[in-house]
Amino acid sequence: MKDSTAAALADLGSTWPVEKLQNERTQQAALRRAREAIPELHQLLDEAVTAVHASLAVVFEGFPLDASALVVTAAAFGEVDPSYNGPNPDSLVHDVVDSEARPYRDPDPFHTDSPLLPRPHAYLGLLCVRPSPAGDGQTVLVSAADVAAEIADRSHLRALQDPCYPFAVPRESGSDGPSVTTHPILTVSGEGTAVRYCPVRVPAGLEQAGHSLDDEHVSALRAFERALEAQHLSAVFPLRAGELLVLDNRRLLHGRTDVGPEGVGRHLMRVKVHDLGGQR
Ligand SMILES: O=C(O)CCC(=O)C(=O)O
Ligand SMILES: [Fe+2]
Repeated sequence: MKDSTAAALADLGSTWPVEKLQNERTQQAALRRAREAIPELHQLLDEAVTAVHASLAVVFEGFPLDASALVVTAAAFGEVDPSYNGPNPDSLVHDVVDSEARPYRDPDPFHTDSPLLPRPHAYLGLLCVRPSPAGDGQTVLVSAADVAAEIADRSHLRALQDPCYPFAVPRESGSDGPSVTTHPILTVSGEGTAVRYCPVRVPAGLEQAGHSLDDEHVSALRAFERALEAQHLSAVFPLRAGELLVLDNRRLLHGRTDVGPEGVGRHLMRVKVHDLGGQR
């Protein structure tokens, strides 16, 4: 994006601080004003929305490192939503940073975000504030369609569409809600191939006492996991500072390569977006 567009976007924060952007109505109002006030932005957003629908991911370069700019831009894709976006239940923008609670180093294997939601977020925005100086910690993407194509056995593909795969639900203290929620992993429909998967919650779901998958579904799950391994690092995005990646969270899996000791200080800002009018 041009410097002038980025500067105009960054200026939005004075009129529309993130606290004023907590619901869909104010987000869309701010987006309309931004589109009117910044003509280049209007066209850029239309192109980006089209590109994400066609290609599942888009990168904005030269994006301002500003939370309001991020929320207003993400609102072009739908409703920016704080659920499952970090520990603070109200925060639209989550800072993905190194911490004791989330120590970097190991690769973050392929997953989709918000897998416990009845309808997971449609899009995810990752704005790189500071990459790892060592060039590690790169974002990796693979499409559900490519994973499905890797699975040769049609019966596995059929079984993966059954809504029986257990995802462990973390227990909040004192709550006695269900300990797993079940969903399909790969589904093929008129909307394309969709995926919901978490390499932590699915194994934990399988371990929950009393929950068992039959052999057919276990072997389909193993075929899916092998297909993911075969797709290892299939598209690598070394995000640079000021790059905003918007990706389709239902048709792509994402992950991150490992981060060495020099990677402390790597910083992304993350938003999660529901499609407008979609069922939740
Ligand atoms: O790049 C990272 O650190 C992890 C990104 C990710 O999976 C996420 O924020 O959902
Ligand atoms: Fe993620």
